Amino acid sequence: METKKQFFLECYQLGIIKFGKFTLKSGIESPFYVDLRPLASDPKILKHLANYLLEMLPLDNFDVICGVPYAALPMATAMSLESYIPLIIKRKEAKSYGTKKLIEGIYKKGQNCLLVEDVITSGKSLLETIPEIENEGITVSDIVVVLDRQQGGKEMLEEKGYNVHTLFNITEVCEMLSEENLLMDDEIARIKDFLEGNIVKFEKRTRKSYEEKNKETQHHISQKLINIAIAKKSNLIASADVLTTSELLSLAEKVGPNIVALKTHIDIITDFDYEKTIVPLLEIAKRHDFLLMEDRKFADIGNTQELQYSYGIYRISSWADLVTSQVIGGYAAMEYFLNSGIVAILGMSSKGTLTDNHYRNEAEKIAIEHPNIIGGVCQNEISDSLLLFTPGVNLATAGDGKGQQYNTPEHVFKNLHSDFIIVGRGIYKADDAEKASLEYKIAGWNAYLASL
Ligand code: S5P
Repeated sequence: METKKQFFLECYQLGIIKFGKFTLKSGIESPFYVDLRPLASDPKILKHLANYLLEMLPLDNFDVICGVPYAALPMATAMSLESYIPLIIKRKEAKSYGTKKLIEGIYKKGQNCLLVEDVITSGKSLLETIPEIENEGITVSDIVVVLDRQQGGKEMLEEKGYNVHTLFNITEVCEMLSEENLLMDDEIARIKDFLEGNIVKFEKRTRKSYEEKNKETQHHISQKLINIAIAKKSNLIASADVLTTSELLSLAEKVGPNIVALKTHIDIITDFDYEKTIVPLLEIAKRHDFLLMEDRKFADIGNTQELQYSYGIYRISSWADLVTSQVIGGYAAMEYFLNSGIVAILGMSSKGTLTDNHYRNEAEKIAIEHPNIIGGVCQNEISDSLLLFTPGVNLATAGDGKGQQYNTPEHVFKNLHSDFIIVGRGIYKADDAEKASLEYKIAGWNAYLASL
């Protein structure tokens, strides 16, 4: 059974709430914008929503259900189908001909109506709708609302004697999104300010372009990577989490023209052979102009890491332009990756990760100070003196059922100011990896341009 939070996160993936600066109907500038209409386009979600709403209500009290037009109409319909409580339809405006009725459907005077609304703000539109129903001799005792923006509407209607049931409110929404690293602390503070009735200051957070980052970085690998990004109009790193040399080389060949780097987990290649795996891979990388990033996630003392980096069958230092490393061993442990740019693991994308705020901050300090570290892997915004690599990007799905949590390119470039997206299954599991890599390349580049 999914929890209410899981359900909300599924709804969130449909784009029902956006954060930024929005001018509302009233002229007020709001730090968030809610539009629940997309929920009606996902039948499974709409059905679940109807049941969540029905669960909160004393159903025996209602003879009819009515939705406030338009957004709540499909919700009210779904609730009627799930509960067998008959639906009546309220028009926005009375017909100018025929019956001139405002309420359509079958009802009798004296019946009690459950009113359904998608979002409640000040409660003004509900206050206009209720008399139009009551004028037909129907009573309205209860109102059920999907999302309460917490701007006084619920309390005002309760004072007037209506029972108002809400499924989510904006404070809960902020908490759920913050727990999932989908909302930053400064945005939450701004929303809190807004709800307290204060004028909200929208300071412009700007991001650095590739050109700006290129000028500031000292590391030759960062420069190389950024130059490829600019030349190819791509910020895509394909993650080649495949198990054989032939799959690895075939994927590299297909996605090569569209990527800035190919990320490997070289220790999962079952038939690894330096001559047959690495030598041809280097040739493909050179021909298609991309870098090799070994996602080894080193996590030991400096001496051991130095050995793991250069020896054993993989000899990573001889071919990887970039390597990922945990910074759990501290600053000094980062000294020994001399041939590659280090990408530090600052925050992970998996559910329940231990990389909390404190850890991320301490890890980021090391990353900023260390000359060998060119950037970080993180699901949050990091210092713009580093390159930000964001895995957990997928255009089609929100998770993998194994704890991976996905974001869209728009979110990672606009909100996190990412520089590079890392995409694994979205590409190598696609029927046509070449086509998928082109789609991610275009989506990533457009999202980058839009974030400037
Ligand atoms: O926090 C992280 C860090 C990394 S490097 N979350 C991740 O998913 N990764 C890696 O990115 C992971 O090891 C995998 O290789 C890739 C994501 O693959 P996907 O199939 O979920 O897109």
